[in-house]
Amino acid sequence: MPLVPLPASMVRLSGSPLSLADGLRLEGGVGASGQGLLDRFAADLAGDGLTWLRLDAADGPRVIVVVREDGAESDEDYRLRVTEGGVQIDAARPVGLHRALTTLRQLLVLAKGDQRALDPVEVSDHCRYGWRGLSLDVARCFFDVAEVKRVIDLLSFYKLNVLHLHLTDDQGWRIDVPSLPALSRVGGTRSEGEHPAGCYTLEDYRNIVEYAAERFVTVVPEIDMPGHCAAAIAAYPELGGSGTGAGPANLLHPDREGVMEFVASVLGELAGATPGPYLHIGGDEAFGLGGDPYRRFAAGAREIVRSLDMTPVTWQEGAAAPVVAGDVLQHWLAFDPAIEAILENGDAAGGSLPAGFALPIEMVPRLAASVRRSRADLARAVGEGARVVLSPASHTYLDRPYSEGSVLGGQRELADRLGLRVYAPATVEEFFDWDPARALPFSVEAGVVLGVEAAMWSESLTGPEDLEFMLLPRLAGLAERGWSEGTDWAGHAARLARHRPVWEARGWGYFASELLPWGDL
Ligand code: TNX
Repeated sequence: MPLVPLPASMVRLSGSPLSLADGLRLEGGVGASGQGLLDRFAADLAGDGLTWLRLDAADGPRVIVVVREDGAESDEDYRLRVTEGGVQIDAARPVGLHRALTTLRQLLVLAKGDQRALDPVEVSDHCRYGWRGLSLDVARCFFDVAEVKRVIDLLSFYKLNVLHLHLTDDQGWRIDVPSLPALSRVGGTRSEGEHPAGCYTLEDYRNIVEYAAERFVTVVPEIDMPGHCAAAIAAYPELGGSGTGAGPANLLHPDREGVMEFVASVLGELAGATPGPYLHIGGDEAFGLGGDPYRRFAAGAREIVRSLDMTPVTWQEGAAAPVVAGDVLQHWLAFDPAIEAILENGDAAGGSLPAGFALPIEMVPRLAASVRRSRADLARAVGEGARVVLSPASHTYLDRPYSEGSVLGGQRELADRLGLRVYAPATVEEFFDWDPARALPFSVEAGVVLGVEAAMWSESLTGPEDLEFMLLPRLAGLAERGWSEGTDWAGHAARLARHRPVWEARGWGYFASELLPWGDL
């Protein structure tokens, strides 16, 4: 059974298969809050291209759903039993029911060929990490609401539960803040080269948040500060420059008049539209601000987030500033061996840098020092109670180029255009080859690592087709790393290759890596 992610336990039962010839009858059982989810399940199956199966069969076998309404609200566990007589689902919470229905959905839509029956099986499932996400950079390349919903559908199909929206960067500001109208007027119409511009209204944003919530995906919005702020400064030039003299054009300095008030206004409006508990305040690559102003900025921004009753999240560099227990840091400074060697040697191992390396060679020692410092800071902050989301660039950055060939004509050329050349191209197999439990260079207690998150940076993307080509198949591998324990490439690849008909039915673009055993589909 080609399930991705692989469930914690799957046991074949004896007995005859469940025949689907007469269709199924969906029924909420004891305590079920599930009717809406059953309706969504039916709609999803239709969208997946499963058109022959009736789900309202008056006398077909029944899908009985029991949601016990006990356990923690975030409890994603479920049990799914398929027998000759029907399907029984038990879950503690609606989210568990949604996961169970997603498993059933995969069993139905991935059944071999025209097989109109399901083998008897009992699935008892439990996720490895509670945070399984995708960070989507809508700043460098804007994606409209409809496209973001397609991405949420993809997240839901692979049991991912966090959509982190990188809403602002130097190249654009993508969320309207009604009290600061120039952000959307100037920042929202700004873009680089071929990349589409755009800006969500708060209404658009709420629409995305609601669509995600219906699929048990939490939206984590990011306003990237104090670096990466050129679009904000283009809108409000008085925010730019440093308090002590001219600084780089993309930095917010905490001593500059109006800066922290600006931060409070933006975060306040965003918090009002964000039901999820997290606000991401960026914190990466604030090169040139200076350690002390950086720490004061990050501490102040975290305070603002907490005053809004939310939990601050920053990229790893934010570990330089004081944390309180529960704050979240997103680990990312782990690279492929070529970049690690450059950082290690400082002088770039004889002076050669990878094509596309953003910094001049004389900056390498400074970069290396800042990476070393952020790594030490992360360990210290964890000691002070911070929690960590794992996004090692080497194995979760979806802008790392594909290195192998494709079984589809024309795709290799596309693969050559997309992604950042600064990262060594990797095969989908190499990208899958990591263990979240060993991703940090220091040991942590249980519960410190909240989970894993892929990052889709968009500097090289020009639209939805490019985006989906970079998401699949690797995002499904990340989903499996976050949900399942210890699966291997061969098993993952064999299961995932069977998903192609669903991708085709949904029109999801994908890279048809020659390393996946596609069979003769
Ligand atoms: C580093 S990762 C960045 C982004 C770039 C990305 C490209 C991080 C926190 N900052 O601004 O888009 O590399 O992979």
